[in-house]
Amino acid sequence: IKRIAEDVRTTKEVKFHWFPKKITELDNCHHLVTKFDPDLDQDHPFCFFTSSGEAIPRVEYTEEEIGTCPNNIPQLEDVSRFLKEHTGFQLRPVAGLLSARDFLASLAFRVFQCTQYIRHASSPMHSPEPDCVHELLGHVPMLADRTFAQFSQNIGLASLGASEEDIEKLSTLYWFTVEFGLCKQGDGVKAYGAGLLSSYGELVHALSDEPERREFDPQAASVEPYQDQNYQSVYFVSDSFADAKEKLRTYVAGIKRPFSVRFDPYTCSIEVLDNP
Ligand code: TIH
Ligand code: FE2
Repeated sequence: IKRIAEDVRTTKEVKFHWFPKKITELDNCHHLVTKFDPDLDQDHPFCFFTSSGEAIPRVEYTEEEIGTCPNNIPQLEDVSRFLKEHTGFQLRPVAGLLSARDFLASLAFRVFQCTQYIRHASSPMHSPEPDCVHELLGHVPMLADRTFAQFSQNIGLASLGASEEDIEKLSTLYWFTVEFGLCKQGDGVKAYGAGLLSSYGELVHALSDEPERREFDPQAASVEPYQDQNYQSVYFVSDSFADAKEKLRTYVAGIKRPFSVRFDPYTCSIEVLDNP
């Protein structure tokens, strides 16, 4: 459903896609996409959405599910509280794959939408879709880093009210950084992308001689074809998170929008400023 913003007017007739201005409006940002199996029932067992402020419901995992992780599967509510103390990021449960626009919009508010179900015990090394192993081993540790948290929020802010084409580019950029990014550290190259950290199979592949590794360039990464059913054939290597953040800033400055946005951390809301 496309909603066109009516509460922002400029002298020119400019229309752009609706976006949330308050954190509570993220309740409208839960549109699922059925990418993997169009016949799949969207009523996943953990299909619910809490409005902000409510605790994330606890899940009782089966013994087989717990067996996929050592000892225990952390509960999203506990992890969310921890993250919030560190970088202000909080988690929200989501029932499956969200539309890119909704997912990116939540990042603008430092809200990370997380799956709660776990991959099947028979294939622990790689999952074609995100699951809680991916969220907890992949995303959560990274979101506890200040610079990385800011980088993630900046992608989200850039997405608000953006054109379909820019949403596609920003989500591809997200894919090659937050999901499958590599970064230099000392003389070595390490994985920081959540899709690598949660998939031992792809992690080994990414650092082997098989794929191509290129210097991170947001312009190039935003249009690079990606693999969502198999391992990537190209990875982008950043010099540091600070460098990636700076390059992202330059890239975002080149995206045309009839307004600019600023996050107000005191009210957790988005200020919309008309461009002169
Ligand atoms: N392939 C990842 C894993 O096995 O953990 C999960 C995904 C990340 C991004 C898309 S699917
Ligand atoms: Fe992910």
